[in-house]
Amino acid sequence: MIKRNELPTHYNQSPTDYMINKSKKLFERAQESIPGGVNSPVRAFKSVGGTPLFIKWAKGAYLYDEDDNQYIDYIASWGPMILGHAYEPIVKAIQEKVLYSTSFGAPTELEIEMAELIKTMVPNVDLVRMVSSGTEACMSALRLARGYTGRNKFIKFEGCYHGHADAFLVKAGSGMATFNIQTVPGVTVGVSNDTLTCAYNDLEAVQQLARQYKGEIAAIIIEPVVGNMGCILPAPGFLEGLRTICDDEGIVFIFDEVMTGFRLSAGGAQEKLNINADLVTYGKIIGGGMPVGAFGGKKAIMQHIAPLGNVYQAGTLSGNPVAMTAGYTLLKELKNNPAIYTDLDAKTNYLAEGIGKVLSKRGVNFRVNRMGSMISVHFSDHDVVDFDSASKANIPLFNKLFHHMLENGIYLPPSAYESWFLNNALTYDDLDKTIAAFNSFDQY
Ligand code: HOZ
Repeated sequence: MIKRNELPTHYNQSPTDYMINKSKKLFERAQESIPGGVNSPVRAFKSVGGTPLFIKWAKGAYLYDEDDNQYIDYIASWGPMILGHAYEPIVKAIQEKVLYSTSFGAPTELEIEMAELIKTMVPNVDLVRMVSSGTEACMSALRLARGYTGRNKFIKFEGCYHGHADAFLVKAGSGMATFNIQTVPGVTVGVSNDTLTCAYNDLEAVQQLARQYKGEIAAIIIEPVVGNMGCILPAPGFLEGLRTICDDEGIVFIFDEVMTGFRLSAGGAQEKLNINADLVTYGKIIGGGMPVGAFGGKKAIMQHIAPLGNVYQAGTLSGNPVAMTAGYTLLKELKNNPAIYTDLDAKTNYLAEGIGKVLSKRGVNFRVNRMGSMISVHFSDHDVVDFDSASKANIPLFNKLFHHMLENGIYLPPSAYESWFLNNALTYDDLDKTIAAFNSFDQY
């Protein structure tokens, strides 16, 4: 990991040097040719206000913007940079692989190695199909569940986000929640009618829907630990209750592990929480930060996917050799080095406790939600357990804090509705600086 004192001095500005002139100019320019100036909505800083930072490069725990400001990164590319940015073994593996071409559209041995590695790490996966994003993974898993059961409806939870396929854009978290988008023009009523929703952690509501739509529900899809309305944890017995409903009603239980997979533990949330899913979806972490997703599960279900079955799903870039080599290198490291998870857990706990002490001392209403290396701070006097309670937190206060943190060289997600992700390149010094910045904020 690169150390602060090894950085060129202009990449290590003090907070008082914080300027974003180049980012401002780039944002103006970007809006002339890119919708809203960004290629993914949450990046636009629309809810927190101000100008999105244009990032030039990153190394270890730090991001550097075009104005040469340095930031401690709590996004980690929304999860995959779990060992820090530009992790040397991954960079090297990519450099070597790229010499042999960047895409074949034909099978490679590396794809088998990747599937075999995933099977050794993750419970309940006999077969795994690579795709290019978490959106694709969730979309394909839902189609498979529908094809397998011959049913159309499915249950998702308010504030959970499963990518931007039409069926999932109902009461979704992440950017939909951030921008308060209730219905998405272009998603047909016919599609939305098959999407049933319940509050997260409300088992009774799910039981009620299962009774009401008996024999019609193909799947229940859930983020086992939510990252798209801030970090929200499953109440004791909630996931177990869903498992029982799925078993009793012949419903496919899908864990969306795009955020939790290989992050909460080497076996993801299934292993960490000791619950079996029928299908699991993964995202960017499987590509070591490159564009990759995957879905997998038991053979009895997965064998319905083409070319074994007629549930069609395909992609030229699926199993792309460069992405596979990056992901394989990362997953191997995570598998072989369990101390990574112990370290991340200790660091995240240290951060949670430090922030908690500061906010208590300052008399602020808050809740810190955390599991493993996922964490979020909600300015709330009530427990944050679902979308409703997350929305009732003091979001304007978070937005102000966000800018204070930036000015102090700390990059949080630009929305109160996103989890923060720690990476193992973070030092305790970085965590202390973050805690100190919570203390120096004067607008609680
Ligand atoms: N949907 C992602 C976070 N939940 C944000 C993706 C991005 O803007 O890069």
